[in-house]
Amino acid sequence: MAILPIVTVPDPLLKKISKPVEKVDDKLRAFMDDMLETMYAAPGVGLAAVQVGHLKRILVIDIAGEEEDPNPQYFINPEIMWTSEELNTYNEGCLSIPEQYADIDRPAECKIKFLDYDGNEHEVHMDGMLATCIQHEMDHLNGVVFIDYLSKIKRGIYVRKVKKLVRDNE
Ligand code: K1U
Ligand code: ZN
Repeated sequence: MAILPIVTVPDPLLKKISKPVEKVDDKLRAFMDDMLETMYAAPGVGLAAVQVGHLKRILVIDIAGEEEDPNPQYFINPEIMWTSEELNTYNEGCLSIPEQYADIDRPAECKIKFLDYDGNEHEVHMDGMLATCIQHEMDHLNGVVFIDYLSKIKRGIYVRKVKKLVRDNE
């Protein structure tokens, strides 16, 4: 297993559309294990493959609390089948926009179709933090990050702060 470097804004890769996975095999599973290790090390509750430089439609999520057992979830080629009209607001962060947060409104519930770690298909209804997190991660697959929902001025401020943070850590 390996911890992979995380791409940060304004890297143009984060604006690109990720491509569907064609085959779920051991090589892909090894990559997903690396994604999970990278997410835990960050630490984060989700990670999209593009955030570690691979334009593949893959997500990993674990929203288990510190007192709970780990609950890693793998999503390959996820599709949103339904979203609720009711919205939920969450103060979101992003490992590609380190140390910055903003309140983002998203559908409170959704139904997601995806392939799991073994390539089996599921359709799952989600709410709460899982619904927020998967929609945030699916945005990454479509080249969208949470600051894209903010005004151009606010977005610019966030990007400048991240650039400085990255420079200072080099
Ligand atoms: O960069 C990412 O996509 C991961 C992101 C996921 C996310 C967080 C909040 C709302 C929606 C999506 C993060 O994990 S940011 C870090 C974070 O939220 C966190 C880190 C440690 C413990 C608990 C939360
Ligand atoms: Zn993110």
